[in-house]
Amino acid sequence: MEYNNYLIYCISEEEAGFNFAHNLQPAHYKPQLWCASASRLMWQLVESSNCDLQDFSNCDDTSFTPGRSEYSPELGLLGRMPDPDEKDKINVKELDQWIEQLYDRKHLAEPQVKSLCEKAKEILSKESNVQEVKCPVTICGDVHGQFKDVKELFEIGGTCPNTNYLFMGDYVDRGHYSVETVSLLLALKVRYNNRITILRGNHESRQITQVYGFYDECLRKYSGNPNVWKRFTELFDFLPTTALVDNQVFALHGGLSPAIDKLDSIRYLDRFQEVPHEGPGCDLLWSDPDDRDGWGISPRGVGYTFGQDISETFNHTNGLTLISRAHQLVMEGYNWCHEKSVVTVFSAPNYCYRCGNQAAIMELEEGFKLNFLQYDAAPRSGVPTKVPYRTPDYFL
Ligand SMILES: [Mn+2]
Repeated sequence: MEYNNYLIYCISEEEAGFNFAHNLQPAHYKPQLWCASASRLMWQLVESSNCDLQDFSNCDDTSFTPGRSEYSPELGLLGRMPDPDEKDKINVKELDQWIEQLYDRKHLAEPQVKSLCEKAKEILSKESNVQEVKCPVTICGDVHGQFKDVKELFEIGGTCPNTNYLFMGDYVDRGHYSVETVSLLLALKVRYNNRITILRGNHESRQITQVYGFYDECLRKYSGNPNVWKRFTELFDFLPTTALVDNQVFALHGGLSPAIDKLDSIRYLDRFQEVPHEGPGCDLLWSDPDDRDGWGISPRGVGYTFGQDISETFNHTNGLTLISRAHQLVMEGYNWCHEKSVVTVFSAPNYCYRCGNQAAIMELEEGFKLNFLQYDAAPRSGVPTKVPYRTPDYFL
């Protein structure tokens, strides 16, 4: 076994170092092994953000086994690097063709889904449970397979990679085009890794998709064969749980958990599994804010409700300005609560093709200027779309 295609991802108690190690850009990769004590490497990475990784190549400790996301208590998470041959196989031309095809709402063939999911897994396995994101970024809520509305979203918000996106989950179920929707988002992720972040929603799960439509849609579109559904749901285990925009805005699908008071507790969760039925990994995807203070029993039967006191304490403890979440239908597409410590963003207009709600996306510009872009359902009979209107909002 040759070691020269692996890179060490260090996990340290030091948050800054942890995040930096997870944000190494592919351009910095060099096909050789860096070994050092985790703390030394971490120190040097933190020391210089423009570090040349070759600086760390003069060490000789090869006493570990590389592999996908193996965890070594001494060295941290070992992420597998694509070897040069494998890298060449990521064919940009082919990906662009898939993206174009998907924009036309034509789903990929099964072997293409297989290859797309494998590439996406490789990328997502390296992302943190609290994935770092930078401004400017446009934050989106549930889209639920409403493909025409997703196209509308990109027309209003700008196409990826011209606009950076952060999607907060629930890509599948309910709408009629979950396959095309999730395929497009994954293809964009593989093509423009650093321009789009896709988090996991409570619908990105084996159990929920069997009840709310995605499983049936996969069977219908792939001649009764459940393999495509299996590939997608396996991939869902790799989606990051939460994101942190410029250390200020904490984004996730559902809400807070009584088991978590610090972001670090999220960083150490094992997310590479089906959404659990209870516990923090479940709550983050299922909980909702509530008018009543404290923790409450959720009417959904899963997760919790949390009050303004909980949100404010969480934001204060973690130095945050805002919790951005999705998961609930809000008639204007976005909704402030807890005296602006929490915002809900919902990006499926006329949800389930009958709720009559508007959708919104939230632009977060440098300097924490917020713009909400609201839009109605995409026309389904060739009627021109209304011009979106901007609602400027500010905080900080
Ligand atoms: Mn949801």
